[in-house]
Amino acid sequence: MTTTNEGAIRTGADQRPDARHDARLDWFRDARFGMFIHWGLYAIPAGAWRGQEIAGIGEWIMLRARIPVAEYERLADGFNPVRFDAEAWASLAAQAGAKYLVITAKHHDGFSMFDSQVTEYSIVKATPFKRDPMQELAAACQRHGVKFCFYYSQTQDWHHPGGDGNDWDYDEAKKDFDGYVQNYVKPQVRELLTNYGPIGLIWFDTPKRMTTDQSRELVDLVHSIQPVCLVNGRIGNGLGDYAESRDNVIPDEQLHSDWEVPATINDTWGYKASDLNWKSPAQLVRKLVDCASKGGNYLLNVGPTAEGVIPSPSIERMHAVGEWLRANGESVYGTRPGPIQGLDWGRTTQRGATTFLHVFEWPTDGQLKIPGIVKSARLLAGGTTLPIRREGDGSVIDARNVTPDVIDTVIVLD
Ligand code: JFZ
Repeated sequence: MTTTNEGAIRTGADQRPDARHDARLDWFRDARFGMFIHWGLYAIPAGAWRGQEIAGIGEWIMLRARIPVAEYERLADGFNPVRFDAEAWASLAAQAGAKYLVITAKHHDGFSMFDSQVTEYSIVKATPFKRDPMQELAAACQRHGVKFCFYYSQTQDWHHPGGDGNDWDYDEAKKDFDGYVQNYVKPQVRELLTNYGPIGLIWFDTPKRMTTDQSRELVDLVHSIQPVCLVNGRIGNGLGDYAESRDNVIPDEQLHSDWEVPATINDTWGYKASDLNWKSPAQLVRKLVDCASKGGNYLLNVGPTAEGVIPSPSIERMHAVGEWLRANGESVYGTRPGPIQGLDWGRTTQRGATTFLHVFEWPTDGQLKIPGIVKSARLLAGGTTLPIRREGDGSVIDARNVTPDVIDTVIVLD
C-alpha cells in the first residue's frame, strides 16, 4: 500500500492494518514523539573538508568529499567529546516530551559509537575518549523513563571493504557483502541487543542491495534476542514492525498502519556548523500534531558537536516543544486520528469519545466553522467553555473572546 504523495510511505506485509493488534506496538503508537540523535566522527569536520564547505547533510561528508578511508579514520585520533553528558541528553529528551530516543550506533561512515568486539574502529578502542557513551546514555534514559533505541546502518558502510557505498577506495568486483552481513553486521546487532539493556526499537536504514533473506535474518535476530524490540520499516523488503516515511515527508492523508516520520530540526542530521536553518517551535509542534492526527509518530533529530554538546538552538526548540506538550500533551499522547480530516487551518486527534481540535490558523472573526454536530467545546488549557451554534449541517464555535496559543490552540469537543 502506498500513500497519495508519491508513496511517502510503503507498508509491507508486516505492517498490515491488523498489525495494530500487536501489543508490542502499543507503547510506540501511544508515544507519538521521539528524539533522534545523529552523532559520530562527522561532527568533527562539521560540513567542511580541507577548508571547503561540502554540500549536503553533515553525516555524508565522507562520501560527498570522497575522503579515503585512511584519511577519514584518522579523525578518530582526535575525537574526545569531553563535554558529552548523557544525563543532560536524556533529561532534554524527557523535558521535550519525547518518549523514546534513537541514537546512531553506526552510521554509513562505519564508525562504531559503541564498544564492539567486532572491530577496533570504535569510540572505545580508536579514540582518546575511551568511554562507551551508549552505556551511559542507556542508563540515563532508563532513569528518565525514555525508551532507549539504536539507529544502525545495516547496508551502507564506507569504511568496511564489504559494506555498500565506497567506490573510491574499494573494488566492487571484490566486495563480499554477504560476508559483511554475516560476520560484521549480525554480530554488531547482537552486541547492541545484548549489552545495553531493553532496547525499544532498532532503526535500520535504507536496505539498498540487501536481499529479503538478509533483511529477514536481521529481523529474526532482533526478535530472537529481545522479542518486544521493534524494527522499523526501513529494514526494507516489506519487513519491519511499522512503516518509515521518507525523511521530513508527512503523508497527505491518515494512514491505517503504524508509521513514523524522521525529521531534521534544521536541514542536516549530523552536526554541520553552517546549517543555521532552524525550524520554529510552531513548525515543529504543528508537524508533531500533523503526524498524530494521521496516526503516526514524529522522530525529531538533534546533531551534537564533536565536543558532545547539543547546539543551543536545538535545545531551545526541544524545550519549547516540551513546554507546549506539558500544557497540551493529552491531545497528542495515546491519541488516534481525529474524525475531521483535511482541515487546512488545523487538525483533529481523538481519544475514546473525546475529540481534540487543534487550531493552527486562528480565524480573524474568532468563528470556528467545523463540519458535523458538536455538543460541547472547551479550551484544553484552562477549561473555558465556548459557545456553539448550529449552522446548516455543521457547527460554529464562537471563540471571539479567546486569546489563541500562537503555536496551536487545542479545543476539546464532545
Ligand atoms: C538516511 C541516511 O542516509 C541519512 O544520513 C539519515 O540518517 C536519514 C535519517 O536516513 O537518509 C535517507 C534515507 C531514506 C530516504 C531519504 C533519506 N527516503 O527513503 O526518502
